[in-house]
Amino acid sequence: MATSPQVAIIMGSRSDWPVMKHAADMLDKLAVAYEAKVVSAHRTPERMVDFAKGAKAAGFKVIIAGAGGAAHLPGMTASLTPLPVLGVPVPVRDGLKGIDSLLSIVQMPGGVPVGTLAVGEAGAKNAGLLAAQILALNDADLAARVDALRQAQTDAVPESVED
Ligand code: RP5
Repeated sequence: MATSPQVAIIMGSRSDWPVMKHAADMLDKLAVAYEAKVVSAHRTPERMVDFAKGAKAAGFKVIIAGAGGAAHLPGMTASLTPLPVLGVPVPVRDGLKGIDSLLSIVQMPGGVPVGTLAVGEAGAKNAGLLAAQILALNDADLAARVDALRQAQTDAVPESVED
């Protein structure tokens, strides 16, 4: 039986995928099912509204939203759903190295939270891990996989500065 995805990874453009794929890769590592798609706050606003309003009923538990530049997607999505939204600022080619995206996502008005991660690949990777950690609160098997991944990460750090 296929597991219906509990995590949605949405992004403003296909051009965000090379960054947002790091969230997907982390979820793959932890065997967490996800659905990834392009939902643009500016270019496909009705798709955004439909997705955000229907996300909970569709069975999603956490939304990861990545966008660059005037990155309104995470905040607008958060305004339309009770699900936790994790925002990933994507650095855009002709933009301000992700500072624009970060400030657009992080500075939400009180009452409409977006959990904002770091700019770029690290943020996407951590969004995947954080989504898994949220789901692991109610999933002991996933919690064990998260613990194992964190332990492997710790074990991989040598103490000596050279071989
Ligand atoms: C944002 O504009 C997207 O999230 C993307 O980061 C940025 C540039 O989009 P494209 O012009 O590459 O489609 O809405």
